[in-house]
Amino acid sequence: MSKNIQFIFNPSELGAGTRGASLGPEAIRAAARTKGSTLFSQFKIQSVDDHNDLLDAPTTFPFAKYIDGLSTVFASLTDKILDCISHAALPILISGDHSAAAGTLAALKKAHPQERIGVIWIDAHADIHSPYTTPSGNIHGMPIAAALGLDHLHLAKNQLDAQTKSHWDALKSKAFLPEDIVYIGVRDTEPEEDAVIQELQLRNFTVSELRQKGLPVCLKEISNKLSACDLIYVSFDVDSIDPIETSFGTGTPVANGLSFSEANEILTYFAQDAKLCAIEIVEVNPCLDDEKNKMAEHALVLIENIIAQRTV
Ligand SMILES: [Mn+2]
Repeated sequence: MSKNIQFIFNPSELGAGTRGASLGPEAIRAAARTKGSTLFSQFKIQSVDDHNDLLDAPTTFPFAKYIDGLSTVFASLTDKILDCISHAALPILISGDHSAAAGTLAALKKAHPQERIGVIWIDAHADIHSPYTTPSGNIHGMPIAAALGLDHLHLAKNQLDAQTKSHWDALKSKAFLPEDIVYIGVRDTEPEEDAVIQELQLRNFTVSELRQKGLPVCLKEISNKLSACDLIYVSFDVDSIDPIETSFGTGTPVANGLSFSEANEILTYFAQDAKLCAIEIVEVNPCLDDEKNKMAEHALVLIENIIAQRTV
């Protein structure tokens, strides 16, 4: 019997600082074709309308670059997620840059207004800046602040104009509570992010903690921490893995990451969780891959193994 899964391809790369993440979903599909895998013929694929044409001209929003396109992308993304959920299917999102997750979380909350959503964020970065604190203006560093509905005004370094503020406010949701997120593998943060993480007491399982305590113990601890949540969303940034193990085919690679096998163990563990409501894989950038299509090939294996663990 076929499993009730749908793919959602979201090729937006409006939030990235380097170009090419929009090609990530198709690079993974190309990796499947090269390998002779029929994975992408087995499940419905929905494609989100991107607005990457905006990238052909300079942005007028230095502290939230190309934010004017994201509400369009998120509206399309919301439609696809709601369609998927109306068929009781598990959405597997393959997205360009990580800003997509702000839209995914807002859509999941819209679909499940009464449920408490837990978030597992596997990433080299904390992605919790706001336009007020960002040093780069790239929105892929801001999805968690958007989905928590936070500005971090007490840490503000940037003065926002009225238009930026209005676009940012429109992206904000209160999709989940700060106590319901767990980071895995975060190792490259800025001082404002450290301050927010400390204030909100966000839990990060570092690579060394995972190795010291052992993955099974940590995974159980994460499940326990999120036991009050009704649903679990897993957001997987491929830069969580050590680039030596995959390749440098991602926008912001950081050394000393998870091994590929650790990433695989984490993802296949949560793939079996009955509370899993969506899983998202982001930031594969074939334009930056110095080893042909290696990052996409690795992402494909992770997706295959996630699906292999699903029984429904
Ligand atoms: Mn990220």
